[in-house]
Amino acid sequence: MITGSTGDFGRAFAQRFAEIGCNLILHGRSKKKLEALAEEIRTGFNAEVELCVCDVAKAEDIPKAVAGISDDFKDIDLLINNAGLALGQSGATDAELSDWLTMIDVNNRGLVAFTLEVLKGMNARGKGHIINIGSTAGSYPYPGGHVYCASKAFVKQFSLSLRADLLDKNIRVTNIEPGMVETQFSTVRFKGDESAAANVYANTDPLTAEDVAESVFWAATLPEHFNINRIEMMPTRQAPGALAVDRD
Ligand code: 8X3
Repeated sequence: MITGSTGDFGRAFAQRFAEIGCNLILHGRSKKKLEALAEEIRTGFNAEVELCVCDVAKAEDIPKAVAGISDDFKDIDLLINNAGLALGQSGATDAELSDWLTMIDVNNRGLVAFTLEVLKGMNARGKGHIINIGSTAGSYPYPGGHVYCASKAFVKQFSLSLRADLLDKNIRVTNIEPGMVETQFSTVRFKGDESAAANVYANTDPLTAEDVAESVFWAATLPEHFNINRIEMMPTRQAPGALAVDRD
């Protein structure tokens, strides 16, 4: 099951797992976009697809959406908590409260709701794997990152904490933490400003959604006794920066 599957990461994950014949539950908010992706997967690969339509920002709707998954698909082996977003990159004093709350709703409240609902079935079957899509922003804050960075720090710590609780349940948990990846991420962050988005990736060599998909696929296809806790990745031409100092 892949949440937020109609974005660039979601499509790359769906394709990577469909390549080996995994049946997929594709979650998203837009039925139309989901149907288009499902058609792409069904025709391009030997994989069955079911849709799960709900707004990840409405955590209270998620239990019902997961309960509505058909009997043929409801035994979920792998949940990829991929739905997430950044909104705005102005300094904290100029930020919009609605942006901050939406990031928490999607990146944290939606993620924990999907996790808990799917975890119940995994626990009953005695196996499963939850892969969260975190970010280097969860470890390395940057100006204008405020709630986005904090929301991804939450995802990292939630992932590690889950490990503690699932130690004896044969359920794996992995946090995948990419740095700069060229996707629609920045277009969303800058609310459709394509030139601001393009500047983020200009004159460098960012990772691609397929690069991230390969890491997710690797962690998911290791033997059952082997849990990858975290994978932090960046393009070769990106690195953590120095601490900032304000001087007169
Ligand atoms: C995306 C990476 O550095 O733009 O999560 O926050 S960054």
